[in-house]
Amino acid sequence: MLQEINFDGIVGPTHNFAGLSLGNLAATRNAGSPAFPREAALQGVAKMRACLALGLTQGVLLPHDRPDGAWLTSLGTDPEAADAGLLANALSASPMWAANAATVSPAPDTADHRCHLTVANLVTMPHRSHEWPGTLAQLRLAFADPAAFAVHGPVPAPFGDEGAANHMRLAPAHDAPGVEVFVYGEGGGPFPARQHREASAAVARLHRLDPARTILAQQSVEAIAAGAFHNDVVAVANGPVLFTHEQAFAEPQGLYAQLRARLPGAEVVEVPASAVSLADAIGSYLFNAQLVTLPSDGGMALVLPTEARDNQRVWQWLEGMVAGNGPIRQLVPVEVRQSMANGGGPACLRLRVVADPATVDPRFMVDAAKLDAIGEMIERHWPARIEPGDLTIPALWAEARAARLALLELLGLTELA
Ligand code: SUG
Repeated sequence: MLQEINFDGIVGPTHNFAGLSLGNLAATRNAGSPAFPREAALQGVAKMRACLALGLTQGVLLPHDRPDGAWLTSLGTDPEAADAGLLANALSASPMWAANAATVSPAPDTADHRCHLTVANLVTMPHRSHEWPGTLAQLRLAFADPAAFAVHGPVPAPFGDEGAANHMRLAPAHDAPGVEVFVYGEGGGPFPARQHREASAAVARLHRLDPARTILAQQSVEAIAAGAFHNDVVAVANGPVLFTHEQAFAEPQGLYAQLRARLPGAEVVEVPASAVSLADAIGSYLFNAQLVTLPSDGGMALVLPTEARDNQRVWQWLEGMVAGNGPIRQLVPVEVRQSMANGGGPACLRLRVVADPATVDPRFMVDAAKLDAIGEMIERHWPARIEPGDLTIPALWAEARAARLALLELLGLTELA
């Protein structure tokens, strides 16, 4: 049976704050701070436990080999010789943000009735531009069943593609045909627009989507300038519901009208700027939430960062919303502060795939017992603390490699080593 599976990126052992993402205000603010990889990874595991407790289906994606020696070789250097800047780019644990791993079009939307996945090229940021080969290797294993899945390589540069973080799907139900919304940015502002229109259009074509049920929508210039480097920082969709900030899109009314025309029953929950400013939205990440349908009663819950609860204006608005008659009925705060400090909330940490779990390689699926084992392994092997100066120490690279290998062995995925 088709259902939504959330694949969370396990936070890798080199998690650190190198300030690599221009336009990502949290990452810039925390550049140079000490990082706590073990705590970060355990926070991610606890978030997955919370989702399992809601009755949701959970999978994982794995950290990549760091430092990325193949990437440094292609640049004519290696970890020992690379300058500190390049080395930080080669060491990033950024694959944890699985929402940027790929764009996913579920089978009911595609012409050949297979679920299509296109790995994101992430070309805008150097530290993310070398993720795709490691991600593609995992996607080809996890979604190897050719009757159920089509896995595509990256859209070529220079067309920047950041994956599901700029893609939303609205549908009456997960297993019914839906409308797919591709959100792109236009350059010219103070920060880069990471998702290019050409890349979005290419992915829609590669996935063989019905043009009548495909929408290309522009991100608002103000949102990018305020720090919404991905659209999923200011909007999230689930089922027939779009939960969005008033200033997320360049032409919001046009988008809502298109949605309603193509999906009767579409419901827009718009948060006005007068109640929650863009700055509050980006500071609290209330939209970087997992908007999920609960199997128990079909109602919707918002799995959101505790930072949203810490902001009084935001929390007040949310409490008013769930007390009302709208589709979102429950707030589930989760603590992912280490990821948040690099600009990655609960929604950044997961890739949604609508599929029959029986068609997915079981090594990528988790239950509570497997999460316990992963948690114990993280306790044993992940570094407790990384200071910026530690990044050049070869012993840290060896520790990170050994930690990742222990995880691959635990999951029976050593072919990824
Ligand atoms: O690409 N942060 C990530 C955060 C990604 C969030 N994902 C979504 N919104 N879906 C980024 O900016 C910071 C790494 C550093 O600076 O060390 C970083 O890459």
